[in-house]
This record gives sequence, C-alpha cells and structure tokens, in this order.
Amino acid sequence: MKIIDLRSDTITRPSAGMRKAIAGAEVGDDVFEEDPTVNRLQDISAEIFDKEAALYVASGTMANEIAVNIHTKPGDEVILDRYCHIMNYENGAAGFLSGVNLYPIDGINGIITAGQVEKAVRHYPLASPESALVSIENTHNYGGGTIYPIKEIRKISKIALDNSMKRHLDGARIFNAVTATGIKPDEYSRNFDSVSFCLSKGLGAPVGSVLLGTKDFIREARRIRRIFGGGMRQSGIIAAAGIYALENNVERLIEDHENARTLAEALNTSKTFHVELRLQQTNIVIAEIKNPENSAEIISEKLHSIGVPAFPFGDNRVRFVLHLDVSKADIKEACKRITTNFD
Ligand code: TLP
Repeated sequence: MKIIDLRSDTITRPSAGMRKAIAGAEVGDDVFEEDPTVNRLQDISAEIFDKEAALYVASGTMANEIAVNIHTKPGDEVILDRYCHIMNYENGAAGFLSGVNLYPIDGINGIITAGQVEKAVRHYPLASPESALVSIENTHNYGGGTIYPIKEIRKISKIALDNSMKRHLDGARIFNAVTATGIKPDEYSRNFDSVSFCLSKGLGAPVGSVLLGTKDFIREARRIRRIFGGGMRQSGIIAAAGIYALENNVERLIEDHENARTLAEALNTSKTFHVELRLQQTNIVIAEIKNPENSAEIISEKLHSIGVPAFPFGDNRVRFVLHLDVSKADIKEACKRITTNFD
C-alpha cells in the first residue's frame, strides 16, 4: 500500500531536479561569507521581499528565535497569537534563549487584530514588562493555514510603530499566502522589520529558512546565529536546493491548495469529520472529529493504518497538510480510503 503522508509539508524529499542542483552547487566557507551559493540564495530572497539583506539559517525556529533575540532585551514582552509557532512549538525558546515574556492574545483562527494588539500594549513602565515586539504568523498553522488580511497587517504594523515596537512576520508559509491571494511578497514584508520564511515546507527543500531585514539587522543576525550554534560552513550544498525551490516550486503551491479543497470536501461527506470549508484557504485542512468519544489520537492511528497518516492537532482535531509529494491521483486515492474506512 502506498503511504500518502499528510502529516506535514516538512516531509517532502528533494526531487531529481533539486538533487541535480545540489550536486552541482559551488561552495565556500559561509562563516567567512564566502559561499557563493548561499550568497546567491540570500540575494535572491532579499530581492523577492524587497529587504536590504537576508541570512540563510538552519530552520524556521532558528529564524524566529534570532529575530526575537535581536528585537528584544531580557524581561521584555512579545505580543502574539496564543496558538502561534513561537508560543507553542519552539520548546519555550524565546524564554530560554532571550529571556522574554510572551503575551498571548486569543486570535480567531490564528488571526489577531490591531485592536487586540493595541489593548495588549503596556503603558506602565515602572512595573510592567516593556512591549517590545509584535509577531504574527502568515499563513497561520494552527489556525488551519489561514491568511492574514493585508488590511489588518497594515493596522497592526501601525499600532506597533506608534508604540515604538518592532514587528516580526513568521512567514514559514508566506508563499502559500502569496499564491492564494496574489499579494506580492514585498507587499507583506514592508509591514515588518523582520520576516522569516521556510524553504523546507511547501517549497520542498530538505533544509533551511531565510531571515530578512535591514543590513544592520542581518549583520547582528549573523552574530546571533553563530551564538545559537548555527554558523554553517559549505552550506551552499543545501542552499542550492533553496534556490531551486524558489525558482521552481512557488507557483505550483496552488495545486496543493486545490488538493486540500478536494480532501476537505471528501472529509465532509463522512460522519466522522467536519471541515469548516471557509477556513481551508491554503494547503492545510483541519478536520474536527464530530464524536467527542473519538480522540484525535484514535482517529490518527486509524488514518495511519489505512496509509494516510495525519497529525493530531488538539484533542479533537486532525491536521492534514498537502505538499508537492502528493499528486492529484494520490489525493483521490486518499479520499477513497478515508470515505470507505470512516463512517
Ligand atoms: N511547523 C511544523 C511543526 O513544528 C508544527 C509543522 O509541521 O507545521 N513557523 C511555522 C508557522 C511553522 O509551522 C514551523 C514548523 C516553523 C515556524 C518552524 O520551522 P522548523 O521546523 O524549520 O523549525
């Protein structure tokens, strides 16, 4: 039985074309800033997002945590959505590495509003932590791949600037938002002091993320990356996959969104699942389990047994993520297995 793995878009493997790019990569020592392929990836990324500079880093987590570290000092506060990656999936790194407090806001499906941010800003410096940074995640993973409305982003950005705060975008899946909305990467990035995006999710590279900002910010990011143990040497070998991903795998993300819709509709024909179709905006499908006696763990085990592994995402939610290793035919097959094996 072919496994149709929908646990995450992180599981993709490099294609033949990407492997060829890897094999032919020119390399140098990137700690000396002498790796031509890494430098090219950084230049291309900075151009796409219209930022002064970029830094190739090991992971999305590292990109976010470097940004948090630079934008804050110990004791400061970061305003963010309660279910975002920095808050829930980075092992408490913001506290561990940067000594900051996180101020979680209850967003709706991951989306926080400017009004909520404004209310969360502290105004009592004698006793309160300093509100130093606002961070948003677009698309929002736990929210189900939801897209931040650009108008709300602009408003949040303004509130942050009015309060002398920095603004970070966890854009691990920003290209999914770009593809779905037609809004250009730089239209998003101009509202932020720093932006991170992942090459190793929907874009299909085996490793790596990119952090973007001003030249000064990236100079400091290079120093912090090394402190966090992320200085790499001949990393052009993997950066080549990143360049290939940006050149070949962005536009095709729309296919993942279409496959996600096919899956969402099929899940809704079963009595076990309910997908709020309005929230299926990109490559993620969150299915609620209708019968509370069936936990996400139990349902995920069953999905695993029929060769369609997905990820338990809360007590009674399962997450399915579409990606470039899942074809239209695969998703048709996955839907068939789900509808025949679940009521
Ligand atoms: N997300 C992973 C898991 O960690 C949950 C996944 O399977 O979705 N920002 C966002 C929005 C992410 O979804 C992720 C990874 C990251 C950052 C971190 O990227 P990595 O895994 O490269 O550290």
